[in-house]
Amino acid sequence: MASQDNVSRSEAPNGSDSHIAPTTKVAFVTGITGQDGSYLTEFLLQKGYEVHGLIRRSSNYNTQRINHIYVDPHNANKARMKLHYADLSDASSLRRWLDVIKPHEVYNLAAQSHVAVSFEIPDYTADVVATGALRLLEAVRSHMADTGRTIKYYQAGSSEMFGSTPPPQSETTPFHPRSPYAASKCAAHWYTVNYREAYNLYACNGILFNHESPRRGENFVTRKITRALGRIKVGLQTKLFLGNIQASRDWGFAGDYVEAMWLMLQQEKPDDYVVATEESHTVEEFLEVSFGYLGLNWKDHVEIDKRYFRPTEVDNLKGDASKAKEGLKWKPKVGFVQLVKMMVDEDLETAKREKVLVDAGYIDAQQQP
Ligand code: NDP
Ligand code: GDR
Repeated sequence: MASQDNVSRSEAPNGSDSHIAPTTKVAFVTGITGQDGSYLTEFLLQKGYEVHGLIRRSSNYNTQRINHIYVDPHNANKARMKLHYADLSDASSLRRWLDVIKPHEVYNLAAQSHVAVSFEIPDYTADVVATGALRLLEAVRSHMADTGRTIKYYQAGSSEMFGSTPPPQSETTPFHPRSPYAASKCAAHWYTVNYREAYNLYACNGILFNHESPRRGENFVTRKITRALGRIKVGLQTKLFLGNIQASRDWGFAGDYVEAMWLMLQQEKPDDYVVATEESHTVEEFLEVSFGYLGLNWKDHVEIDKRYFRPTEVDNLKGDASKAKEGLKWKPKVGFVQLVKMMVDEDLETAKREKVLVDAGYIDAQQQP
């Protein structure tokens, strides 16, 4: 386990670490404990990077998605991923870690990333998603000005910025955000463009359409479905409550999308790119494919609950990723059906393990370990 005891602010992770080869590239990743942070870190480690991730303090361990790649920092020769406490709401922590780590690339993935929750906590969402990005950009700018160093910056933009503008959506499609989250991502997008233009910063916006995986947070619709489906299949639950199942999304695989983030920072010039599969499916289609895969009929299990409807909805997202395909030579490898099956397979295994614990009396069926 990536023990928080081992996340020490007193250690100097870069300059003082003699094991880092002078040519090793150093990446600084916010949101490393999230879905994308975990895939990006695996990807960068494979490329030979040293990866420094910012984690925020929580009362429970929040490193489940990166435990499998964590090496105790006392094992200095092998530990190429290092974790540091910071928060996008704390500007001083961002600047301090930039000065210590001296990264070549910064990936800003941290966010309060749930659209529906952003209606409940709009002020906090704006503080982290919009102002948080500005704090990090300013920390990068001032670090570069003070040290003469160069840093490349990636901003995690979102197809939610297009909101109610009809598909297909490309880099030139106007934004019409439909939630506090989406409006905050628009602000972060324009802060990034402004820092590029004002300070000549190598800064890119990746406008990524929905991307999923077995590591997706359990309250996003795809994972909510596959998690419930596994439990229904093994008899741990019978019903699944959902909101608007007519919404349509361009769903790709997170593992494919982190490569596009990295590619954006390897170009001659910084730019903004849409990353998408160019295919769109409704939530209902996701239900059809996933339940059908396990020989079940979703209509026997799904109930619509108004609680999950949003004050304003984004009806239809479908990206036009031509620029990324041509400019970055990027294309998605995992298609819709393969993605659904991958998630169902993993969550069926998880449910089977839960069932063993339930049958042995260690947990009750309502409780998820
Ligand atoms: P997740 O919700 O899985 O991860 C979010 C990460 O941000 C977590 O590591 C979380 O930490 C961290 N975080 C949240 N608040 C703060 C804060 N105040 N300070 C520091 N860290 C914080 O998101 P994804 O991995 O799915 O997405 C990554 C980024 O890409 C996000 O910015 C998201 O908005 C954006 N995006 C995602 C898309 C998708 O389909 N997945 C599509 C387009 C954009 P903790 O683990 O402690 O909660
Ligand atoms: P989204 O993802 O809002 O597109 O944001 P989410 O999976 O939450 O919703 C997708 C669509 O499904 C509908 N829906 C439900 N959604 C949830 N979460 N729970 C339900 O029960 C439910 N029922 C129906 C939603 O209304 C919506 O239309 C994700 C996040 O990762 C963002 O951070 C990212 O920027 C965008 O994708 C691109």
